[in-house]
Amino acid sequence: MSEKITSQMAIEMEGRYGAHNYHPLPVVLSRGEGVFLWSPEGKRYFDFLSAYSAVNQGHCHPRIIEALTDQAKTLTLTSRAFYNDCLGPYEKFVTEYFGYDKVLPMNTGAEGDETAIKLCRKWAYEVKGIPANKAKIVVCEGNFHGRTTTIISMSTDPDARGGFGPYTPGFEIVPYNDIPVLEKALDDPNVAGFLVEPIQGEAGVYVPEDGYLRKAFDLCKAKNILFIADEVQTGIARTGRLLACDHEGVRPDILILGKALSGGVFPISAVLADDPIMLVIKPGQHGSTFGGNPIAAKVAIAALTVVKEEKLAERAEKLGEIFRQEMKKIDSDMIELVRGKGLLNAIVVHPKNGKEAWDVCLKMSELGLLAKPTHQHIIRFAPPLVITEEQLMEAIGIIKTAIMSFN
Ligand code: IF1
Repeated sequence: MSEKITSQMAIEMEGRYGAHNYHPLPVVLSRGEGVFLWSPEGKRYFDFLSAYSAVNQGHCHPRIIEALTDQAKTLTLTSRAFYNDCLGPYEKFVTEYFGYDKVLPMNTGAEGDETAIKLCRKWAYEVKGIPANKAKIVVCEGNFHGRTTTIISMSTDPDARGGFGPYTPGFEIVPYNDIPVLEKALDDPNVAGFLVEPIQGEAGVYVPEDGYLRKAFDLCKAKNILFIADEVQTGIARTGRLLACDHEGVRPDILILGKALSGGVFPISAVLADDPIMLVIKPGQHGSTFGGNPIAAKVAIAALTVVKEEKLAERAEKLGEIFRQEMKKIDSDMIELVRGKGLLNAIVVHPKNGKEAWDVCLKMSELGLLAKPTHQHIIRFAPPLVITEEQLMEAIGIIKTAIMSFN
């Protein structure tokens, strides 16, 4: 029988043997089910981070776990050197589910963004006719698209970018939610694509003004520029629609998915596009060992089926409204602002008596709810979309108690 790992032991072992590339809250988790997580000592928490929107379907969803375990006992990985009997059916399922000709299966969100960048550049040279190595992709200040060296080359976050040069060229940065500046940037004939998060998650759930995505999309169409939506965090029902772009009826030329594509049980990402774009990549020009593996194929089908059958987008829409209304009722000058869409929300915390967002998160964890600050003064709230209204109200009570404890 292996030794039971206590919270203290887990923290010490991570500190001693693990890279220090994170600063977690002092909370250790050992079991998850639905909206709840438990520590090794049995303390129960509401999960209001959902692993940054990867666990939209709730922890250890039975349908998804069954797909995972059944396939894991049958065939786990073939590589793409050969065909298998899971990938084709998944590719048919996911392209029909989102309405695209083709999918390129990868593993992490960053790989999805890297794939989209390569697709866009190759399309620029072979279809749009931009001179070799001159393609530019416009991105937004405050973006977060992953941690690879090319992706952080377009980051404006000193922590994400600093110290990792030299940087990949070919990116132009414009302010988010600013159509006039974007329009000017898109006038450059060497611009091949506009890569954007429909809502900037890491920037603090920055929701652009209504119509921003539609106007940006129309500008791209008018100038033969690819509109590339990074829906890794905002997709899969999180914001109250299947995709955040659906709020404005925008159909991206390249759609990037990840995280909840697997319900949080496996690294799965996907890039979807129509043939004129997708087919610029020929055999041997892109891929990955695990991309589109049999387990990922079966898990993604189950995860997406759950989203539809349990009407998770509708739930996110309805419960998100309730959440924002309740947050706005909290009588505390620590809450500067409440913003979000669906069940992707955040509050901006005004420091009080030397206490700030981190202290609120510590207090919430003591009271049984987990959330984490982003950019010092913003707390993101993103519970699994399977949360019931009753559970949501109980969780809101915890948030209120924590905030009022600093009054
Ligand atoms: C970390 C942030 C969130 C993403 C979007 C691509 C990716 C992400 C819109 C890359 C990943 C994760 C990464 C994780 C924390 C978390 C995060 F704080 F980093 F920025 F959610 F906001 N596009 N976001 O949000 O996907 O390669 O991670 O699968 O790196 O700390 P990935």
